[in-house]
Amino acid sequence: MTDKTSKKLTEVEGIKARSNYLRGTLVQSLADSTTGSLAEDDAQLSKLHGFYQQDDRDIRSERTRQKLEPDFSFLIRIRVPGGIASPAQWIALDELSRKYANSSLRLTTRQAFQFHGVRKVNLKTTIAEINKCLLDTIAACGDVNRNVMCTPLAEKSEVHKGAYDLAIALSAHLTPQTSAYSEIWLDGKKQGKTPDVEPIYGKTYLPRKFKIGVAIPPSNDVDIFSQDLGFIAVEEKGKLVGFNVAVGGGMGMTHGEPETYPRVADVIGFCLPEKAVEVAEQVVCVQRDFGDRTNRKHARIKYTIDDGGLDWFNTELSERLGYSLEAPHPYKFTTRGDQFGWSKNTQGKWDLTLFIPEGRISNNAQQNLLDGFRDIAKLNIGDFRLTANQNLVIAGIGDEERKPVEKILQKSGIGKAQNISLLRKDMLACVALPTCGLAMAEAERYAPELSAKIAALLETHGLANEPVSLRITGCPNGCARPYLADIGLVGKAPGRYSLFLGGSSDGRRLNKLADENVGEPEILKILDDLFVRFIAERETNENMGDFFDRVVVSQAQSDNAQLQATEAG
Ligand code: SRM
Ligand code: SF4
Repeated sequence: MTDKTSKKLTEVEGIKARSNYLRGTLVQSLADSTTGSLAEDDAQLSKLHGFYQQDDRDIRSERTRQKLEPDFSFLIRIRVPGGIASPAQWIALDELSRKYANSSLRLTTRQAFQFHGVRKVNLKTTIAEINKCLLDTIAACGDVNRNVMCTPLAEKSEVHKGAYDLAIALSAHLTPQTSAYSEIWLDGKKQGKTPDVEPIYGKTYLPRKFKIGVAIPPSNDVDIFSQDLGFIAVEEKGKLVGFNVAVGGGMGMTHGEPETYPRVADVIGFCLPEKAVEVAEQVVCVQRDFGDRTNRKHARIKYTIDDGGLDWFNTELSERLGYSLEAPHPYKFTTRGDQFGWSKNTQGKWDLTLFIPEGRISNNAQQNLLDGFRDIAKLNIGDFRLTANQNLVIAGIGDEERKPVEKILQKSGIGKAQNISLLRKDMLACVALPTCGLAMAEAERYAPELSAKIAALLETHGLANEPVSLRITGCPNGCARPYLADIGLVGKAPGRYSLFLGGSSDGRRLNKLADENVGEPEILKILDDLFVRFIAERETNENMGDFFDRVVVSQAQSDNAQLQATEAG
């Protein structure tokens, strides 16, 4: 292990330690009407309560010119473990989005909801109302376990139900216990005589964010290898017999800093269903105790594992558990995308999976998603399932209820908008501009245009039916998991991206950097050439991701050989 003891802890560690279990001076910050922002320390603490301070970047420089403070507003993230929300919850969120946010609901890449554009003065009411509908925001962001991901179709089989139940149990077990949340946002009761305790986290919580997913093979919809901790359901004769355990995934990196990198998780063993929560707790505790609290860019569990080695990690985990995990059971992933359209579930009801462009539920010129889904929720017939691919399933619809749903879909334009390219339907894009403070380039707003151009290229080459995953993010943090896509675009500067190629359909292989700092014309040219080569050179049954991997790797090898030859000469 690297020695972190002599180094100074990060500022965020001090803020958490001083915060009295996440209180800080949030109450005073909220009451300060002289600014739309929070005090600096509170802006850090707010994340653990599920909201982020942002400002409208489209008008940032104009406001600076006018000597005005930035146009502050807040993102609120609402946890939905396993992604299932009731019609009543949908209606409540819809109303809040219209009243206090920017009249949009964002379905995130981790199956949560986000509001954007909430003003400081409305934070308390909005968070209280969210809790009234039995959802919450605590631990949606910050240095704790985040929204737990899982295929939301819990009725699909006994195994799906078991996996979903685990997601709920993990989420509940790892939710912070501090009474600060209810004190500040809900009933306002002050901390009692007994001080708060965080039995799992302690008073400085985790060194960094922590993410858990539960996958059910053959679908790897939750991108299990991108999670800090993953549970892979193991089925035998239709029964859930346990979970393979994967640790050490993570996507974030920084351009030009090779010591930061995306990493896929290692499968370290197998546990029985009844042991999964205690395994998760102990993995979290190893990370709590050994994660690097001196450098936030090196604080995720992927670095803890790489620093100590997987053997060290496994020994540490076994010692804490009091037993070793069994050897992993065989498993195979074949897909990651959503299956669109109507399908009948095991309860004899219908599920309808709908493509939601970039996960943004709003009314726009093409379709009235916000109005349409509110009308469907008002029918009170099926519930709402958020997928890991930013899409939505209306689940549990009876035979005779299909017609009214179809009618609303047609009227709102949602139905018509489903007829788009395969590439587009499988695409992921992060939020980026104008709200994300870290964005270096566009993602959500550019995704429709870019995907249309790439889809047109595929069409020209007769490849429109070829499955290709395209993911774009506005910066290297990787919020749309771009390093696992066949084509990953990672923002570097306005209109400029790093191009990564060659993910695998099982989500196990990271793609590789093919070109840096390229704009749209270069991106389209590179892809056009590669599509031509794909047709000419693809091996039997080779898919686009595998082909790209082969081409990029061999290109890198030949570049390397050339370089060595030049140096030797
Ligand atoms: Fe993310 C930070 C949005 C999923 C890696 N992410 C952010 C912030 C909060 C920017 C900030 O810190 O100021 C973004 C807010 C933008 C906005 O205006 O909404 C943001 N992340 C998102 C969402 C909304 C993207 C989306 O389009 O859906 C996703 C919310 C998920 C949720 O519901 O919890 C989102 N973020 C992810 C994922 C994907 C995942 O979790 O499966 C990743 C990669 C996986 C991982 O964590 O390794 C991800 N976000 C990051 C990172 C890089 C962390 C790192 O280890 O380096 C940051 C920056 C940071 O933490 O410092 C970040
Ligand atoms: Fe923002 Fe970067 Fe995440 Fe996109 S990937 S939402 S730009 S932090």
